[in-house]
Amino acid sequence: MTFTLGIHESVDLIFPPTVLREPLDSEDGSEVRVVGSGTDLEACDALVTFAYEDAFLSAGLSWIHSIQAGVDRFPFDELESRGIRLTNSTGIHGDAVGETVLGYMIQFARRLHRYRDRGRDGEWTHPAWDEPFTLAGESLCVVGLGTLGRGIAARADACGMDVVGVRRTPTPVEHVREVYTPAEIETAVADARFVAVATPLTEATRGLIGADVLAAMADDAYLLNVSRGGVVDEAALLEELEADRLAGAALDVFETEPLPEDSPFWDRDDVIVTPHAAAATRDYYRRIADLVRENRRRAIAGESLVNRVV
Ligand code: NDP
Ligand code: 7N6
Repeated sequence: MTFTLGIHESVDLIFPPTVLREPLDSEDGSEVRVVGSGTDLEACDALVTFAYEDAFLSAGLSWIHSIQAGVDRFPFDELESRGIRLTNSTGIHGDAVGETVLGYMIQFARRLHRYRDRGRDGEWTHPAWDEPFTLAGESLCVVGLGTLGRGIAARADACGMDVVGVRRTPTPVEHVREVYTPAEIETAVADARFVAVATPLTEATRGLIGADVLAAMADDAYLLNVSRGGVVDEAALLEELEADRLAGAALDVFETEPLPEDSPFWDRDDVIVTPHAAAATRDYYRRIADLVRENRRRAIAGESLVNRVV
């Protein structure tokens, strides 16, 4: 029996769907085809996708693979009731997101973002003498210590930073001096110069970084969000920034994406906005292909899938 794997056209937001063909080519008779949301979905046994659409529920699919780690857009209960398995792409983003977050910290510490802004106007000006600092000796709290959090922690540790973190299971994590529970988050962030947010968006984490946690952070601290917009209370963050009760923020993810043109985050000198690009790398599709190839083999062999969410 032929196993038909659909590559949904929505993956085009991250890489051209056709680049998956060659790494997913197989001699076992399985077929790979690029599909849209029309009837050709029904010819597929499984689907690799960026978007979620209700049409996926009634297409007779046995398995959907999300090319993102975050699967907050998928309806878990409905998938489960229809017997459709869902797998995600956690495990592949530690290097790219780790480097992006390190980049945010270096920009803020070394003021590179300000030189770039001023350079556009041909301004040769220096920051106040006491503005620049080095990461060495500074502190970082990483909220969420999975693939992303560990990638961030390893790089911060290599730069001589003191790293603490928060996760549900407060067991030790390499490169992290102390691990706190979610209930202790205000203590965890209190002494940190940087707080990096790297949890999934779930019922437990929606609004996790709200007014209380932001108020517990030092006035000279920076918030770095690479998780999902809904994990941070954006209105509360803006209030803290406007009142100078935070030094700045680097934001890759937002409640509404693309970030609306009239968002106040665009115009602030103390905010770095990146367009949900913290994980972007030209090798992204190769990592996805590795995950999908292994799970296709397992699906055909009737074995359990890796990275299974539903
Ligand atoms: P992982 O599953 O590897 O790690 C998630 C971490 O979050 C774990 O350490 C987990 O704790 C922790 N966590 C879960 N719930 C809570 C909570 N209530 N309080 C504190 N910590 C919590 O996921 P990834 O690291 O791969 O990805 C995390 C999220 O980041 C994704 O779901 C996605 O939304 C986002 N993401 C964004 C990207 C971007 O481009 N900006 C790229 C990739 C991911 P424990 O260890 O105890 O289980
Ligand atoms: C694609 C972004 C995720 O959840 O949002 C990210 O994995 C991926 C480059």
